[in-house]
Amino acid sequence: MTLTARLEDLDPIVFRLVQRETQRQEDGLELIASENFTSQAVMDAMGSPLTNKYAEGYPRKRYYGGCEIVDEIEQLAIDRAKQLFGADHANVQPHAGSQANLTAYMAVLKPGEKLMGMSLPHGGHLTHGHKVNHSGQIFHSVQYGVDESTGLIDMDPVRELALGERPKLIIAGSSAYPRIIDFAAFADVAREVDAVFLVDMAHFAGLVAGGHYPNPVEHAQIVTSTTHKTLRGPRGGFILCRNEFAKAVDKSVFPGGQGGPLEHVIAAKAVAFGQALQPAFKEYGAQVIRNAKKLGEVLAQRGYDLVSGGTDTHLILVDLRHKDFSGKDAEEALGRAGIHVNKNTVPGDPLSPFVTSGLRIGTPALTTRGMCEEEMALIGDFIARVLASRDEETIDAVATEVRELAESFPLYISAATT
Ligand code: DSN
Repeated sequence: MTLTARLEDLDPIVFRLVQRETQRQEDGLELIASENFTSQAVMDAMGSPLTNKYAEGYPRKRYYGGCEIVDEIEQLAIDRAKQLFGADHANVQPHAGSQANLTAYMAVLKPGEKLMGMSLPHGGHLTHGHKVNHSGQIFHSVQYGVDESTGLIDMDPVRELALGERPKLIIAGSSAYPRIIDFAAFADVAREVDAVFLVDMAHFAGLVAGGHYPNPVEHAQIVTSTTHKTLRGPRGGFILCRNEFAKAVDKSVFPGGQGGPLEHVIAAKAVAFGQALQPAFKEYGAQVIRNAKKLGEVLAQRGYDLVSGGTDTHLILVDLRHKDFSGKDAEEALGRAGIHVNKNTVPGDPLSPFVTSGLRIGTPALTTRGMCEEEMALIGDFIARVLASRDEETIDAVATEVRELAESFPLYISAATT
């Protein structure tokens, strides 16, 4: 085996697939709310020989030799995460958001103890106690939702549920909630029932970093996150917590839940945290929100209902219950035009999660690409035209316009050659 052969020469099949996916990202309009385009610098760190190193343990307390340099890297990621969010303690080892959540829960709960999270069909997340997920199987899970008439979290029923169920852990956070969550109110409820309060900020971490969303670190004892959504880093997770939980969280991540940390990804996390500390990232977050608001306004003008009537964040949730097509139909038709969104349940959805009556649309990725309100107006029009007919002719016509728009906002390939 030749160690230095490039992918192109060593494995042209995989190389070609990577190229095709890169081209797909380049040619389309990426509006999946949880996706983003990370920087070449982040990818350089991820694709480095750091992937070769075993480093079970933590900086200066490892179970392997030769960790001096990865110690510096991991410490840098920890320090930058703490600085970015003003946290006492950071663990940057969770491989992804789901691992961050489960290990954080295990730090404060024993199997069978009770947690309370927002239900998935109401905009929560699978790992917040859904019955098909370990979080709903290992622990006794009770779930709150939104008020179906407003699409908003009403804190009165949340408090009543907490008082009746006395969970040991209360989770706030969402994957399809377009509004700002009142962390202070959740913290009050948690205090009242003597529960630990945890916020999963995976979706909006980049908005928190930019100062456009309340910082959950000020209210929650533990905060979990991913690094690849609005935060625009590598695919991964991390946990922030108050000093009193630091030991328990670290023990739960390793050796409790994971083995060797992915130091190449941790280096990429350090790069991403460093980028998010720059003033430009604040402007990026502001534009993400302006773009989501604009897209929501255009779709509302074209007759689409938005859950909660709009957005304060990076995403909108379109309610298709009054239309004659499902979220699945809409996702497929838009996908054929090169517009990538995902079907999503809406609160009170009569359809299954495989079909759904909603569409979740987010602006982090296209904002990274440099698009602003003007482009959102065009994209809102593309979406409305495709959904109005869903016929081949319209889809082909919109696909051509999508491609032209995408071409004028170069991504990796075209950016490298222009
Ligand atoms: N799958 C992510 C999302 O799309 O929101 C959450 O894990």
